[in-house]
Amino acid sequence: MSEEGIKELNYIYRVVQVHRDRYLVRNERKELYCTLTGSIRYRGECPVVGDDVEITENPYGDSLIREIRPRRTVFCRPDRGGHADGFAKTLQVQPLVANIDYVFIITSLNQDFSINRIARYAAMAVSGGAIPVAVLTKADLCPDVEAMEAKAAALSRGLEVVSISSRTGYGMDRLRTYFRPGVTIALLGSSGAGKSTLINTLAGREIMQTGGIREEDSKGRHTTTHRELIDLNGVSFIDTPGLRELGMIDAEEGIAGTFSDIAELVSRCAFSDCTHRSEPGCAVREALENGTLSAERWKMFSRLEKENQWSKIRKNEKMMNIAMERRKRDMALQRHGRGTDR
Ligand SMILES: Nc1nc2c(ncn2[C@@H]2O[C@H](COP(=O)(O)OP(=O)(O)OP(=O)(O)O)[C@@H](O)[C@H]2O)c(=O)[nH]1
Ligand SMILES: [Mg+2]
Ligand SMILES: [Zn+2]
Repeated sequence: MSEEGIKELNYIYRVVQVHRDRYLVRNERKELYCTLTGSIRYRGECPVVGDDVEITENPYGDSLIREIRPRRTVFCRPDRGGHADGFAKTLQVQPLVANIDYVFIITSLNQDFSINRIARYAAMAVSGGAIPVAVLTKADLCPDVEAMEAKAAALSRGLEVVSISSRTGYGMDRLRTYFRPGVTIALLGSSGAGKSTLINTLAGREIMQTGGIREEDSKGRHTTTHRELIDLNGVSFIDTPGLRELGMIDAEEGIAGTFSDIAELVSRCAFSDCTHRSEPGCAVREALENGTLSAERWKMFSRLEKENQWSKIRKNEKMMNIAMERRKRDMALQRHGRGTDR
């Protein structure tokens, strides 16, 4: 086939499902299964759900993903990798979904409700360039929805909070204000929070499988096991499996954005390296003492900052290991080269 001919067959598709080594992609015209070209695999790039990719269509079998388009936004988590790499445990940034406008932080209004968890998701959403919205589900089970909403809203100045019930339809009108055509919304949160139920409610039919929760602690059973992009009237929703926990990585911006009032206080401390323990002119301690900053929020902020710092060190250690391995290899190659020269 001529160069021209090949070019004509290159199209942009969106990744809607990721399987072990195959990708389901979709555009206005159709859906295709794809694999990666050798060069993408060599570069270690992995498309995620929501990615825009360049495809060479193959009418006879799997098509080929040639290129991942630059991501507008992304939601990531730290990936511990599970095995040791040299002397440090591997720690990498793992993108979960891409090109999302909103992250709906799906949290149930039962005993699984956690402000701390909402803060983590909000920080990672902001860090990746998306807008977090705390979506409090199962309002039908909660005796005081307003109080819980207020609690979530008090977490962060800019955080939008909407409580809903997929069972009664409560709050759905408010939620619908986000559903503008062309918008992509990722549903993230713990297992059992009602992510897939929300998708089904919005679709008016069962698209995703849902599952019951444990009675003793209201936790879910990890019913959804893959990420999937679903189009509903021009709005793209990404359903995801519930995460067990969400660590911080590359989250400076998101933490500062979520706790902007605290970041402001920190910048007002007399010493730029203030530890906020005993230094004079500490704006944080002053705010804690006069009650404008709650001990709970300060603890949350400090914890996330510390974790993010830890991730940074682990990530850098890993980079250093890779650099050292490369250097060793280059030196060995050089020695070898010199040996054969003689
Ligand atoms: N009472 C009530 N129950 C709900 C509501 N939304 C979801 N549930 C129930 O919560 C349980 C878990 O719902 P799922 O939609 O499977 O939860 P999920 O977030 O998708 O969970 P994973 O796929 O495991 O991550 C199911 O039994 C749902 O019927 C709601 O608005 N009210
Ligand atoms: Mg689910
Ligand atoms: Zn201070």
